[in-house]
Amino acid sequence: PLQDVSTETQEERDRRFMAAAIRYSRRHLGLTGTNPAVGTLIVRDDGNGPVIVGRGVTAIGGRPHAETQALEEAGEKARGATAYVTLEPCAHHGRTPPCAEALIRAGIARVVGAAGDPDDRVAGRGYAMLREAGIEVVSGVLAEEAADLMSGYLIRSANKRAQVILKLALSSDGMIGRQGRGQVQISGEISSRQVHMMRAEADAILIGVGTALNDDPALTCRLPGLESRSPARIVLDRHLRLPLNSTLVSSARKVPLYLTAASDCPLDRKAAYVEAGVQFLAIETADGEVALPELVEDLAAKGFTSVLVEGGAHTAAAFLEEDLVDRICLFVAPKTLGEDAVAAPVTPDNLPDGFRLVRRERFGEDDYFEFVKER
Ligand code: AOF
Ligand code: ZN
Repeated sequence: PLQDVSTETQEERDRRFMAAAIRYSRRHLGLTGTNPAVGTLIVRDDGNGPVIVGRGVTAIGGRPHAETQALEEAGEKARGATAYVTLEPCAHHGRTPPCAEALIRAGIARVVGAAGDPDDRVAGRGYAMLREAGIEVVSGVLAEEAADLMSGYLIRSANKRAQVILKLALSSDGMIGRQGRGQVQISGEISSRQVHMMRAEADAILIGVGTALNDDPALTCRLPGLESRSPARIVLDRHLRLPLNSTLVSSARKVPLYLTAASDCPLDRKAAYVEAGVQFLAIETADGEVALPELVEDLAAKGFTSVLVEGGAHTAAAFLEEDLVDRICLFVAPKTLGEDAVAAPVTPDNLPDGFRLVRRERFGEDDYFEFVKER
């Protein structure tokens, strides 16, 4: 049944439009680089109920910001209207003028905000500017939901590193695959589509070379119509074991591929990969291991906000040991792989400390669990 909104309170209305603004912002998640994917709705009520007169989401690449686009669509209708913004409007002169100023100039009467912006140049100043101009500001509406969607941006701001999301498909006996036996399809079709959406929303997918050799994966988003949203692929491959004719290397000109070769790796060995379009990340500890904390910092500096780690067991365990995992997404299928399979380093019943269940769903025959690290 349709929700009856004729008797809703202003608080209920604010939550309803903020939820819509958050859903709307999601469409550019993974496309805005170092900028958060923000959503803005301009809503006016001329006595016959609220009407959306302008919509905006942070543009691909990060600019223009959401607010200016929504205001442009609303035009004169913005005067006296309410703006729903999923992030505090910016207050700084960056590559674009401050959104707070744009909202003021457009004659917006009321601003409803969700998450605050931790950026040093904003951090409360956006809301303050609006209030000083006489605009009514209500902040913190659905703040948790907005922060959950922008978690990559918030983690990168706070920790100067990319967010790490660990995704694994598990059999019901807690296994993730069979060593040396090629790719094993564990989860079902609906789960696969969910994974491809997660890829579309990430800035990079990362796996260990063992998984790359065993599975020969493509690591692309293959949802119809969203193929162009495949993020960069990263393989932890110190000794360049990934074959030049692998699916990953063969597609490096179409979808970026990074390998983490050791710095003492001979240049002539790298040359054939470079020729194929592969790029290199040289991040290692003194003993030649890939230094994961430095890697995720380097990725943030290069503009990657969110990295989806898809295995295998060794790589997942390494990120967990370094306490670099921010979110764990587990798809558990009703299938057993048996004792000789590779055990998952984490299961719904055996989680590292500090993870809280935030979502639980059923995707076809599979159970889905999502946990967030409390920091
Ligand atoms: C907004 N609306 O849609 C977004 C905001 O480099 P700049 O000038 O684009 O500024 C980047 C900062 O702008 C970013 O760190 C964050 O504080 C804010 N992002 N702000 O008002 C938006 N994407
Ligand atoms: Zn802005």
